[in-house]
Amino acid sequence: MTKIVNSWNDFDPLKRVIVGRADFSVIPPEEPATSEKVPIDSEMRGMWGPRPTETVEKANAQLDYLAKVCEDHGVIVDRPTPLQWNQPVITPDFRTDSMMTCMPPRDILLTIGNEIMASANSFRCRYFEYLAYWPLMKKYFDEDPEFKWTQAPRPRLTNASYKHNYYDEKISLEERLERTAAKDFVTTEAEPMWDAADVLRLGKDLFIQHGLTTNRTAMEWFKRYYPDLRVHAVNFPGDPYPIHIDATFVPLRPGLIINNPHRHLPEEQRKIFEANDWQIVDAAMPAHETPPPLCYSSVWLSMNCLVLDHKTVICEASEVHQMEQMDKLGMNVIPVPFRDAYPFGGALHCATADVYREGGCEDYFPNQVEDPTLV
Ligand code: DAV
Repeated sequence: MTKIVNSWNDFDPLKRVIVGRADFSVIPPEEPATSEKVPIDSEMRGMWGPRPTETVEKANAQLDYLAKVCEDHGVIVDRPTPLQWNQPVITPDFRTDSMMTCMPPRDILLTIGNEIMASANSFRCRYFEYLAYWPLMKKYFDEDPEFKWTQAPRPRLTNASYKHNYYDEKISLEERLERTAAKDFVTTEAEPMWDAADVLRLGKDLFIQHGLTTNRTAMEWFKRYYPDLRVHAVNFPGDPYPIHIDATFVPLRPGLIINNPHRHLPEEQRKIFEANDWQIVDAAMPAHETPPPLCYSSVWLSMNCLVLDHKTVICEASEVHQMEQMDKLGMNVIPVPFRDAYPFGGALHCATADVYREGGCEDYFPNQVEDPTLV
């Protein structure tokens, strides 16, 4: 019996992975969820359409090189089948004029044990992104008799799913930070909405970031769907645009997490880590002052690394401070140039989705403290 799908965390030895592709990528038009996400001063505001071909080619070259590096380390690499992302998305509830990309599979696919679930993204432009992964899911389904192929409840994404006038051109950065610290986000609780990259898997415990892309209703849904796992809501004041946990709170091996120093995990939420002897270390500063042009993400993609096993990590090749810190923390670093791929959906962790890591569902947090955030 072939076992193809198995992964419970981000650090056990990686044996099989999906690496995204940048073909046909589009900057999507504004919509209720994304207009909240594009920083006011970003050159991307009001801009949409296919990304320039030469940037797609450069991104693909870096994605292909990442795939090769993984293969050189004994990892089987699968690739998605890109769609023509410039097509509109039309459902009975909404219409938006284009899709986006399949560069970051981490946003769409959540692997928990022998199950891969396609997420319930809050962006309308991402409604059909999962289709790029369906040929792979069918292949795993045919070859691995234990593989569970799942789709989370599809959100309707009507106007009721978003707060209106949430975004106000005049709002200052301080006001935005106050809002996010108060967990006041653009998404409502009308239905479960979540991006897979907001879910940090640590064996029996799931730490899920409440932010612009994932709501509390999603956490309640997770709790009922995975009754054997423990679901913790986490949030990180200090991030004006909290989307995805993987440039904020990144585990390197059992017992060790790096945390974005501008986005600390609040004191009461740290307790469960302290009670189980986990160390939370401030991540090194990024090597760059700005992200590359037309990039959705912040400079903190510096910490968005891909861990190959408890001692080996792939980092972006120009992130000298992050690489130095990894070295000090006892990790062997494999540098991979990736900045040309950033604008398409993020860094090394974003661009990959786990298929197989060797290891089982460990209980890393046997001491469950009185946890105010336990959903
Ligand atoms: O810091 O912009 C990027 C995360 C992408 N998955 C940030 C978060």
